[in-house]
Amino acid sequence: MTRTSLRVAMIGHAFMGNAHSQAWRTAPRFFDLPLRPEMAVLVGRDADRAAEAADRLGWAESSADWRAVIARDDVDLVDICTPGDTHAEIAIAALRAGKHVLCEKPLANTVAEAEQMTAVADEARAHGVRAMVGFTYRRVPAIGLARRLVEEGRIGEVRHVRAQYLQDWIADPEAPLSWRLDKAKAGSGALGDIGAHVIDLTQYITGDRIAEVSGRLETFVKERPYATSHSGLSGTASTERGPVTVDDAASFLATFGSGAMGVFEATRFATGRKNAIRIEINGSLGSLAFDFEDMNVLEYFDARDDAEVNGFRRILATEPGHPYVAAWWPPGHGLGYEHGFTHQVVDLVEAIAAGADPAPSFADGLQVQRVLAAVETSSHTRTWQEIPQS
Ligand code: 4PW
Repeated sequence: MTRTSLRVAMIGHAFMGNAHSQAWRTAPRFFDLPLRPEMAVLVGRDADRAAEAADRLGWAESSADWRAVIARDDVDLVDICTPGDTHAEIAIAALRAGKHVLCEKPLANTVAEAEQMTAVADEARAHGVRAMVGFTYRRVPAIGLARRLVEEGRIGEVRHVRAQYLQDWIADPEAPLSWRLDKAKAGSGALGDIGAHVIDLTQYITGDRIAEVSGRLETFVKERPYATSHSGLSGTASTERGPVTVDDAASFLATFGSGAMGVFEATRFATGRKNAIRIEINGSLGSLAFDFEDMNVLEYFDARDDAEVNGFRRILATEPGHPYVAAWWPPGHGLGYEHGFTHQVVDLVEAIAAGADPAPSFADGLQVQRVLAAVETSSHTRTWQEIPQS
């Protein structure tokens, strides 16, 4: 069967650019997609580095001019893998040029930007143009299974949501200042970079929304060496030092719309924890527990089981009936970090082909942005903050 192609331009080729590139390469090879993604153009600020990255990552062409690329008739979709300070400008320009958009999380650096992006995405939808925000951990099979079990009523009424995102890559005070520690570039620190994921994940799994928060932010190390180079989550340090302008850690209490109580924590100072996304949900009939450091497993407790034999059961989420798994390996042959990005591409391409809205939408990204802003305001004012529900 001949499929119509979907020509993709990606902007940015660092950590997320690498992850998204493997997803565009892999998705059509493992999944039967209704459109054929073509890795058309890779854009980076420096022409030589963009050309080298395009060659290494499998893009047909490269460019140092994102505006010119967005204006091209032979580009259908723009994938934004840049720091948050450029999301709004690029996404709005791309949507107005009639391109579908996939934008890395958090959607923007401020609520105002996210509102504008969502308004433009709403206008674009009327012309068949789709926009999605990249909360990729939704696409981990064990997370999809958790949502399914909640939807099926297996844990009953949700009462407690406990969520942590724990990393330790800046616990060393000499770790250099990457863009992720610069408020102008990243919007916030642990709160937006990783806390945003657990906000999205808990809302996704429970099908509920956070209604109010009471939060606290902390910056433990206020000055660090500037980075002479940075890649992924590590870099080399200069002898000059500069200020850290974001939070190192965030914690907050939340009340969900249903009345469920939430406790959230996001930190880059949890020594020994590398990418521990831990979620536990307690309901009236049972509980679920997940830890990304053991990402193929979902723990499930059914309170109706005979007391003598009950306990948390370890479900290996690698059965063909589990979300996305059928396209991959036999049971027990687990998946990894990169597969979430592949599944994100699959869902996006399928939605575009079906003329449907992909999820999470820009409106979903805006709602997370409102929670982030409310946590920040709460920390500064030491008050509970309600989240506008529109
Ligand atoms: O998932 C996380 C991201 O959203 C990654 O582990 C690192 O932290 C990179 O950006 C954030």
